[in-house]
Amino acid sequence: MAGVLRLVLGDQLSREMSSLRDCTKSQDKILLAEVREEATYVKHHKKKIVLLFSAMRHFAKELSDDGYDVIYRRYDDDNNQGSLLNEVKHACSQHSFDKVVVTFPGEYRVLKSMQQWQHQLGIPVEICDDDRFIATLEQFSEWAEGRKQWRMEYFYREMRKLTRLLMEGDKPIGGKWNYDQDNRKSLPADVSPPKPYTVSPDDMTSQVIELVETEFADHMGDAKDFNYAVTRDEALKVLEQFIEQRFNEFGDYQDAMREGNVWLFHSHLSFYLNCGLLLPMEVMQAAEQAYFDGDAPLNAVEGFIRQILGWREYVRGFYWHCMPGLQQENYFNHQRKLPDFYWSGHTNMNCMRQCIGDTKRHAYAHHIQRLMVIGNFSLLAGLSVEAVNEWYLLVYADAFEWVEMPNVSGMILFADGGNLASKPYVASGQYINRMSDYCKNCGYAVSKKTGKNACPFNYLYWDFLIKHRDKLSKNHRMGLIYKSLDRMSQDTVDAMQEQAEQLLSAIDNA
Ligand code: FAD
Ligand code: DLZ
Ligand code: SF4
Repeated sequence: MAGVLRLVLGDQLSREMSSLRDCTKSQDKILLAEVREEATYVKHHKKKIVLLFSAMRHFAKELSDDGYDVIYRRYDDDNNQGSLLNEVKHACSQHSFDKVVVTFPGEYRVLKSMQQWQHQLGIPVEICDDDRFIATLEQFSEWAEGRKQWRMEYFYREMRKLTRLLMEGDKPIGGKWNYDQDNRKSLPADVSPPKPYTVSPDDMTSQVIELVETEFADHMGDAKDFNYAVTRDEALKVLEQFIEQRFNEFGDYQDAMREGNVWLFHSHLSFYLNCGLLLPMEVMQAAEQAYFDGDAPLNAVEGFIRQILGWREYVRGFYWHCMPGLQQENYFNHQRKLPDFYWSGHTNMNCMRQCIGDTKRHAYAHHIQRLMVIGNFSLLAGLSVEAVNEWYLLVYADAFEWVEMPNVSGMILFADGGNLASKPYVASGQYINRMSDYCKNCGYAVSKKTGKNACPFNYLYWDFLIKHRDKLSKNHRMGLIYKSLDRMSQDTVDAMQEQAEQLLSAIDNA
């Protein structure tokens, strides 16, 4: 018996990984590799690379300290092989293995490559299910295939029944499946969210920060002030602090935005859920326990569990069910290049300046910033589906294609024509004004639809609805909006369209 080579990817940093199950310490080897191919196929934000490389190094050290035989390839090793396949080939040339075992990856691109490895390596390659997720891919497909519409809400109810989370017999606790109506409050000026949990970089993280500043100098952001968790113990503290300090208000202010505060009452757990330091089930169980202990109200607990058991599971099933076709979808045939301010953050629209600024600083923005500000603008301005997907994949430290693409192509761009969302998530400046304090510090007037300092979200919104009337007016959820449009004077409509055209031409000609 020659043993097994167990490859662990940068977003699979969990002891519970299916690829590590039945590992024989005396025979098998575990491989983790920092490689150019994964670090540069898009120009990931510097903080994202620090997070993953440092978490990989810490995880590898924990495994070695526990007696596992670990091969760890650093990015700056002289004989770094540059890709996962070449690292596996190299390991196979140095040692004899019966087979390679790896857990199902989070991207179609990587899966397609892995499916060729057996042929390229000449030994069996076993790709195990990623059972950190609650629903299997088959469960999602079975659920989806029987229906015309794939609404997350119905999938979520199935997941509640399956896991028995927040259930009383066969009924949802509290009598309702969903408390979203209670979760749309704006944030009063006198409410101060607590500071987020931060970790001072240890020597290992400091070395990675230096490496990233040198090797990825032209990637977005700054690595120097990195202060995220990089071990499971630290990530558990982030969870503990969320439950103690923020969970109570999470539901109420889930959709709120405030200038200068990106963290608010959100959990900041997506970094750790997605790279494996935390498991979704343990996080949801901790949330449910907080409800039973009286530490958080039902609207917060149900809302939080719905994000993970509903949305997170749903988008993963959706991605694999719809790939590779999802990648090509472009319902409105939008092709516009990204404006420069997506990279610089320099724009007079304060909401965009704040949300892109937060993203650049932290490799993080919360859901409503991603959806109703940057996402909203991306759709209203007709930006290229491919370019917007690439942007979202590289700027956020929690971004992997399985979760990024459904949110971008499905949720914000409606590129799939409505398989994921029942109508486009578009809104005028009024929504942003209601949910944030951004408009107070903006040179544009949110109350104005036309004229010199009219809010661009206003005229772009109506221009978008006019342009795509043939595709959208039959949608029964859009009927009232088109009725409002029809009540506007032709002069207003003309003026809005002209202003929209000027702004869009300025992007094209920049
Ligand atoms: P919280 O608000 O505290 O929510 C708790 C958890 O719920 C999150 O950690 C996350 O795991 C899960 N969750 C919430 N909403 C979603 C969702 N729509 N899809 C999947 N999981 C969800 N999330 C990512 O993890 N990676 C991405 O690349 C990503 N890209 C996005 C792109 C767009 C355009 C949009 C609109 C949303 C995207 N999201 C993505 C979803 C969501 O914005 C983030 O999960 C969330 O902001 C992470 O911050 P948090 O941990 O503080 O979340
Ligand atoms: C995102 C990322 C980066 C930046 N670097 C690595 C790496 O060097 N080695 C690795 O194993 N994984 C990395 N990853 C995560 C992979 O891109 C991820 O596993 C695939 O996209 C599949 O989800
Ligand atoms: Fe954004 Fe318009 Fe408000 Fe300015 S006025 S912050 S552009 S919504």
